[in-house]
Amino acid sequence: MKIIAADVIVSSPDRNFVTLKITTDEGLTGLGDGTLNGRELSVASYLADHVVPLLIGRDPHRIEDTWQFLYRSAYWRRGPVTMAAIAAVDVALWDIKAKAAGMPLYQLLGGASRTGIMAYGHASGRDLPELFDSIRRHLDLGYRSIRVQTSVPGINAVYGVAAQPGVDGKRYDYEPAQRTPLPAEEDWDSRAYLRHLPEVFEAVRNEFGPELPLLHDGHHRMTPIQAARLGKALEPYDLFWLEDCTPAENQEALRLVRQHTTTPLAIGEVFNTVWDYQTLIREQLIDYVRSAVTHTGGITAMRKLLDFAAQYQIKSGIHGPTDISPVGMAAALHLDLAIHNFGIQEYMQHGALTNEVFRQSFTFTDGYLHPGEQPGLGVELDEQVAARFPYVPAYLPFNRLKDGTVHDW
Ligand code: EZ4
Ligand code: CO
Repeated sequence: MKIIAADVIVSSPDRNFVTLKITTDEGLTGLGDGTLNGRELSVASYLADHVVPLLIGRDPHRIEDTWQFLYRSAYWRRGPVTMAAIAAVDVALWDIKAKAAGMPLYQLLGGASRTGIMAYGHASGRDLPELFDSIRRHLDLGYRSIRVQTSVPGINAVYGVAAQPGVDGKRYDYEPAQRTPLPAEEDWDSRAYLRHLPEVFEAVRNEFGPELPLLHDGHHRMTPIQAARLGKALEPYDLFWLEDCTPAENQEALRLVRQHTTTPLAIGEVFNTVWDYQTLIREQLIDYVRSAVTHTGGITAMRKLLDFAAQYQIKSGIHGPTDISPVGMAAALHLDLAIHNFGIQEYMQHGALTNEVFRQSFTFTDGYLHPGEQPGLGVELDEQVAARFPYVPAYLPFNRLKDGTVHDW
């Protein structure tokens, strides 16, 4: 079998997505997700200008060889744009291989290790009544694990708080990228946040009881000693995890956090290779790996990363916000079902237009996801519908402190 075409399709139904479609001489096609929030066109160019010409004529079955070739022949290694592009190729090739085998992808990864994939949803509120309402709504949707994000007195706009209900009256989960030509400015105050958050978790525990798994995302805003303090303060509320407590490109910082708290830690949604985790995993400084299949080199690289983590009883918590397209979500679900050290899967749910562009066979039943039994990934792209929604500039916000200093967002 030979690759005869590779097309990069950029579309913006509810948000921007970069999709790679690889076509073979036998008529099989495979899809990969190369979406990188706020930098979509860079990945599209990397693929179209520099990767597609390398793919034409290659044997699509040689996935490992293609991965190594794309990684090493570029000379310039790693980085979010490169690794998102490699991931798109890798996932599209796995889709083709599984279709050629007539099996859902998880079968090629060793078969199912569980019957369903526990997912968590994003609840949020500007105050406690709104937050409780959001948690109840997520429980009604079937979620059995809930991420809790809240506004903070004195801060105008905080990451993770759904602004308002959608036009259809339903609450749409928080989508951080805004369709504006420039990134929006938000504000931040770590001391106000550290004072407020434990009270919110106390109230949520009092309202919803001890059993419900609760998660929280610190979104890279704290120093190590602040993160240590927060982890300690949240211990009575038994979090499933505290995510991205510090900007973890400084892996050593987690030693300090770890010395002070038993709150489980999850890190890695902005990482793109196993090298970003070397110290974190080897020294058991985290409990969950947050990488996205789409940002960390695809199924091939994620499998190796998660096998490395498994040696240290570290589990998966694969990134699944709306900026992972249904193609990227499906790839994550096949991996989740197959690996032994599965932890939990983030699942924000896409909007109606996205679901029109990407026809999906994965299911969400009673809080559990399943990738379905279609050969391959189980996702089809409707290119005609996609063409109705051209790229729209959209950016993640950024933070400034009260004195005007730029802060991590
Ligand atoms: O802010 O995916 O845990 N989930 C997150 C996400 C990220 C966005 C950035 O593109 O932190 O909501
Ligand atoms: Co996060």
